[in-house]
Amino acid sequence: MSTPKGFPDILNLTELELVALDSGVNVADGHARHEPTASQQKIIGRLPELFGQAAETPVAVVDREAQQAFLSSVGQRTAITASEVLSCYSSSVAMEIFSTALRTAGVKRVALIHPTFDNISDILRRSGMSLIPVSEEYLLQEHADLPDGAEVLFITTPNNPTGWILPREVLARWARICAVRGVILALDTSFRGFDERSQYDHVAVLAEAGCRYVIIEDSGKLWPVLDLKLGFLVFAPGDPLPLRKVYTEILLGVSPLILLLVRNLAEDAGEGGFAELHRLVAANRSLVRALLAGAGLHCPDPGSRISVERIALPPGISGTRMCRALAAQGVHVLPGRQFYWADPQAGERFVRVALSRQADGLTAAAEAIAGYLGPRALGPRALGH
Ligand code: EGV
Repeated sequence: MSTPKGFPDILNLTELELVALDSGVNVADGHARHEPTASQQKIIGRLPELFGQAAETPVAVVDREAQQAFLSSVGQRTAITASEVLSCYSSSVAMEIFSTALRTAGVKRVALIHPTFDNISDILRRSGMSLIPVSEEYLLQEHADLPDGAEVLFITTPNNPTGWILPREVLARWARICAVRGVILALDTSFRGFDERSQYDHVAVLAEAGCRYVIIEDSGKLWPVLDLKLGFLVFAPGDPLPLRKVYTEILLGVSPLILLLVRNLAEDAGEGGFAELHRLVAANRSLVRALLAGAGLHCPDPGSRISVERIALPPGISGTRMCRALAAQGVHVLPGRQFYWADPQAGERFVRVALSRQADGLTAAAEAIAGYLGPRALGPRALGH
């Protein structure tokens, strides 16, 4: 796709997130950058001890226990007993392995949720896939069918940036369709730790329908531990995709220290850590919404509980231009455009703010957005009409 007129140098979202690192107010990336809780701080304080424990224990045991702890903390019981699980350094590494396995198997057409974080479409396209957009609304339609020729249906749930969730009965419906057609149902569930409504037992539903599935799990958005994190590739034993083969071309395994850290954080999450995380995100969401509502702006995803928030801009305002202007003032938010991988123009009406932050950064970001929009953001009443 060529760069559209008026927007030279459209960077991908991660390039924009990189610019935001360590500069001014960073509410760009979705990584966890809030203060650790007291019990997380305790786990961090035990890192030298965990190092020793990791060195002494057989790695297969540490790996399995981390997978079990993580999967059970997000409700994925059947995955523990019925799926094969491969631990990766991040969900994007898992995604890259999945995409390469698809290419190796000769898969060419992927139906992909739209909008969603741009590295998913970028990774699939780099593997030579042609992509067919499917909207969240379409996925929920009772009589919706798979797009012609689709060999994979890929859904991010909860979706990034909208927080939209694939309900259990809708997953069951798509799983039955995929089973009949021999289509692989792929899920990216990186944000599910934030929302209990997405923590029903997905593999139980998929196995019941008998479809092929690949799930990408992620600890990376949840805990503020300097990007020490894991992604997990979850799939049915015996699936013909060469996932294990591609995995071993890239990794022997992940660090047992990170495995132990994730296990401890997952256990803490189950013992109240998630409740605390949900309270933090909810409080930050309320703060941002209140500040923006005061400026006449609204958030189009009222039901979202994930750690990012989409903001709708008034007519005539370009998110790309606004993000550039704010970045020049040292305030970094993400434009909506790149999330709309099949229809970039449709994303111009939005920006995204990360909520896994301290309140002062969020306040500064919301004020900068309101300031940029000026009296326009205040609506007709403020203009005296
Ligand atoms: C988000 C960063 C990668 C990604 C951020 C993200 N980009 N991995 N290329 O982790 O929502 O900000 O998913």
